[in-house]
Amino acid sequence: MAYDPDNIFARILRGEIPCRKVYEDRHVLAFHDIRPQAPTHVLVIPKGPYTSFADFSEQATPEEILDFIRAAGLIARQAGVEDSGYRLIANHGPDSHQEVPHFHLHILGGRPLGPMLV
Ligand code: IU
Repeated sequence: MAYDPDNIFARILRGEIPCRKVYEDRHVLAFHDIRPQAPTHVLVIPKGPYTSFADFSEQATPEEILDFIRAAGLIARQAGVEDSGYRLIANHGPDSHQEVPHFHLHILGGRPLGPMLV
């Protein structure tokens, strides 16, 4: 899918819109979700222009993918949810209700999340 350079996360990456940053490296930015669904709700995004998980998995370099996965684990550890547990979610496309067309991973934790319903 063609990448929309004016999507909200692209604007956050360009510094046009503020975010509550929790982590940044050469390939990755992570920040608190503005509508948290759990005490810990962090979004992890690659800096590259990937609309979806499919695009990221197909087009990102091995270094980008490695930095992304490592960052997600580190952020969960630093958020203090590693021992109690957390959930990783990536929505892809309309059926998943992906709202923002820039690939992102949700890290959710800080309370019992219950069984995954769908
Ligand atoms: P989704 O997987 O695309 O459905 O998730 C998008 C998330 O981005 C959702 O949880 C929103 O609350 C969140 N979000 C945000 O953190 N900041 C924003 O400016 C916007 C959405 I728009």
